[in-house]
Amino acid sequence: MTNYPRQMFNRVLCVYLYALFCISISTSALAQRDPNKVLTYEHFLGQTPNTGAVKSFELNASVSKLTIAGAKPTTLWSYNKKVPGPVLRVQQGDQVKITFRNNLPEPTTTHWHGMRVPNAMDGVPGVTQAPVAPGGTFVYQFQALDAGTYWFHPHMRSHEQVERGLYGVLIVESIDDPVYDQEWVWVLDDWLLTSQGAVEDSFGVRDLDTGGRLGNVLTINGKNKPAFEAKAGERIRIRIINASNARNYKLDFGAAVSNKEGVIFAVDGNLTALPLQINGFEIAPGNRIDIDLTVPTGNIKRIPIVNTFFHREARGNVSTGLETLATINIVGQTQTPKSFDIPKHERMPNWSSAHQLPIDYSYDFSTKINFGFLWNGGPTVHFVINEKRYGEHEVTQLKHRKFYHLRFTNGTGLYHPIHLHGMFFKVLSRNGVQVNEPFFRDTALLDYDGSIEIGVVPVDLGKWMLHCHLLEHSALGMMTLVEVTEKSKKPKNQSSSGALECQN
Ligand SMILES: [Cu+2]
Repeated sequence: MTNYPRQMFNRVLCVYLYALFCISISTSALAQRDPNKVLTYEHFLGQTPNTGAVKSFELNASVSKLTIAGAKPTTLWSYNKKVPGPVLRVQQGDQVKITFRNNLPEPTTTHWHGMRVPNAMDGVPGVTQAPVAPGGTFVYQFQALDAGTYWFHPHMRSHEQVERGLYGVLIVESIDDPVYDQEWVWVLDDWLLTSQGAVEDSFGVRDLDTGGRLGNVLTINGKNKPAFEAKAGERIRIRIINASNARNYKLDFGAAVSNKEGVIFAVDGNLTALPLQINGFEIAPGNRIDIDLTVPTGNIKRIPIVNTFFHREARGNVSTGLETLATINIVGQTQTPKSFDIPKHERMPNWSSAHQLPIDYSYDFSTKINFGFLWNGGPTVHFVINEKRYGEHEVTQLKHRKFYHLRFTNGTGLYHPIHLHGMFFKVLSRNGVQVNEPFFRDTALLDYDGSIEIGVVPVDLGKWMLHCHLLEHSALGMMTLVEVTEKSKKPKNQSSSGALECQN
């Protein structure tokens, strides 16, 4: 009996110390996993309003004669007989319903690039849906959760289907969007055309062993070197989408446009915390940027827009680097520029020390000789992630609402635009050097022989693709899957820390 109070004291002390330990562990774990203690996705994305509206669209993929780059009509594959396909516009919070019909001679699916959609709507054949057979239909339905510039394209044999013209734009407007004088949507693409203006037909073999299919004609909205008209002083929003299979862009608006008159304010649909300089910003396949341009006043009459991204030698008659993409002609009366703040992300996490956290998963992008095809003229290499092709990997398991530090390394002398479905991520370092990109993105260019580390907090459940968006590379295996599941609940009667259990 005399020992009873002491035993009680020991037990109470033990429980108290254990509770203290647990609190300190969870606090330090929180601080360690997320240096800025921003753990909820809603915190940095904001809540989606519910408009109650349903926006319905019909989308038909078909083969038809169309004109590209001013050449004679040629056979293209397209959505709604337009290249680029339609611009679908919805409001943030709308329910979007797209009735898709496949009139192509082969199966396809439609992927909503960058959109956070329910997993079953992501358009990945064999993962989220069965391929839509020729003559078949599929209804895509999702809520437009995040405002921004998105695009859609097939996720099946996309190195050929996208290249033949299958892509369109999805714009999610926000009630907070400022009213610009004009809004332009520019879809960038490069086409490998024959001298007759037809799409060069040798898909596969010749393009597949290389840095991808680079075209010999660059287009914006299907036109080579188009001209746009604007008044001096007009404030214009330019939504730019890189729909090329393999070509990267860096836009240069020239000396007439200072870093105040023209800035990037959104990347991959996501507002940036700070305006970014246009010149030098890499736009890899899949990337989007939104530009806020105030047309300069003064004596300038035209603004040439040049691509300064230099690609190494490509096959065919390809000019690389310093290619004029478009011209803005300044016409009419000068007007007083509209005055409103450049839109910005108000809740962007800093994650400034996150690159010091342990790496959760590493992905090495490399190539492997494909002995099986050496004798029949097929592709001679596989493009692999961690030595394995798509279908051979274990699915990376991620818990939702948890911070992950992922690393990508490149063992090839080629560029790889890394694209993650179903989530946005922040680049933490490039080539071992810490960077602080003030924005989220869904596609990042992995430099040849370089590395990238990213931070991501997945929130939407399901199996999502992680792949190279250089479409010839993904066709040759450079894809894998991550699966986001809810945090596991701790089984009952199981202590989380056996070492601290009370002994008496
Ligand atoms: Cu690649």
